[in-house]
Amino acid sequence: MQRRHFFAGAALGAVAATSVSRVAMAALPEAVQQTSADTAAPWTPPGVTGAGRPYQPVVTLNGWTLPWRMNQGVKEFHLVAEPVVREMAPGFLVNMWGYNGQSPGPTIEVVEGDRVRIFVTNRLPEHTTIHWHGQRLPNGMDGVGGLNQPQIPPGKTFVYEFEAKRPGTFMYHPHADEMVLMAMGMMGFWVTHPKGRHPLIQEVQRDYCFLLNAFDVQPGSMTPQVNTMLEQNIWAWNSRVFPGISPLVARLNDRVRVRVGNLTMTNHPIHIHGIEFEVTGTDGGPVPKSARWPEVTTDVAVGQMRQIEFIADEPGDWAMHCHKSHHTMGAMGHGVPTMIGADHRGLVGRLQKVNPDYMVMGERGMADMGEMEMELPANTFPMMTGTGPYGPIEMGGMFTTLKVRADLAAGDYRDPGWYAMPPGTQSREVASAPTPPKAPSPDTKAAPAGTARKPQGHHGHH
Ligand SMILES: [Cu+2]
Repeated sequence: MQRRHFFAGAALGAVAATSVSRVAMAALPEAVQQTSADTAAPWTPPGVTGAGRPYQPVVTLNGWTLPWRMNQGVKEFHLVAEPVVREMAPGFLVNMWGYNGQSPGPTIEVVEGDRVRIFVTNRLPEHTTIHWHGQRLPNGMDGVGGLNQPQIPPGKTFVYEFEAKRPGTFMYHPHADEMVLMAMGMMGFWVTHPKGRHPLIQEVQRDYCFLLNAFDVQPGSMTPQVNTMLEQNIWAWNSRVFPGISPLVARLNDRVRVRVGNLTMTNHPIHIHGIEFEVTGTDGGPVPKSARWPEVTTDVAVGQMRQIEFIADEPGDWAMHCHKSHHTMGAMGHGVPTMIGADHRGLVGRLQKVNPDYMVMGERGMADMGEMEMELPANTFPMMTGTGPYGPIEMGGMFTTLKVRADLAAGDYRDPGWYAMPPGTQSREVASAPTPPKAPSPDTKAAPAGTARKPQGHHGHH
């Protein structure tokens, strides 16, 4: 649960000019902590003086938005870089480094033109910085350790201050020992809402955001390997894996925005079933309307952000996932040979004499693994998992569902359960298939209509 007494401080900000001592004003804003990996309800700023125009707040999948306090016209935030324990899926705990109790860190949500001041306290065993990916800011606020500023040593607090000039979709992460700190989960989302009506930024009813991240956590261990470049075995959205990722819930005919940033070391083609979407923005800003086209999959390359929008006009539980099939698998060994079509008979018994734990893997494909109640090493999650109303979904990792319902209240983000299909609208078994048309016999001279014929007697050109 989020600690609530921060809001007492936020309320004080409203009357700061008249009744709060200079000492109190000089104090750091409280570092609000989050211990839950659940998706927090969207955070609506308190109605304090200077809070700016209201906006449709974002919902961070399995994350939360960092409250700020207003200090004489400046929005003040306090991020604490620290070791955290993240529950990546129910019962699967990983030692990470993150911010304010979680990896990823909280989403920072401001309005175009806001003056922001971010205090960063380092409680890690090594130095760090924060780079504000995509922002227009003074060079000394860009956060590249050694280039733009000295590193923030353990135990110290630095402050960043700049104006949120561009509305859009951004992220933050360390630019110090980057490989290690990001492999340990240090990153967060940033959304700057437009200050008024913007010709290229439409109002939406639902606005979701999450980061793509990857970890190498060997089964049975609790701490990621940090030197892995491409062989990560945990493919995650906001440091969660299916079935631990919340569904995206929308009311029928809502306009929905989804913002995605990629901080892994490979690209992820993000695919949504049931609807078509447009890429309406990137970390570089809104996409001109003339440059948008319909898609059902968009590739999010390394270090990129994509902001997509669609009308949720088809009710149902629609799959939403990375289209790289290995990225919708849980912790798996990559050295598993393909066994499809191999006849194991007789072999298993002989192998089990040498290795009593030997199992036949996937001679009919891997789907059997989804059903098999294998005993797993302590602290991991099944390779393919998640159970739907019709059995195992056979997906893990970067997978969730888009749940579109007619009977939702505005602003209701709770999981509505499984979709009840109208009678007669679901694929079903039939008693017998219609007889297929008869195939031509092999000695037929004439090729069937529409079949290309090989030219006879000529080889190559003259
Ligand atoms: Cu992927």
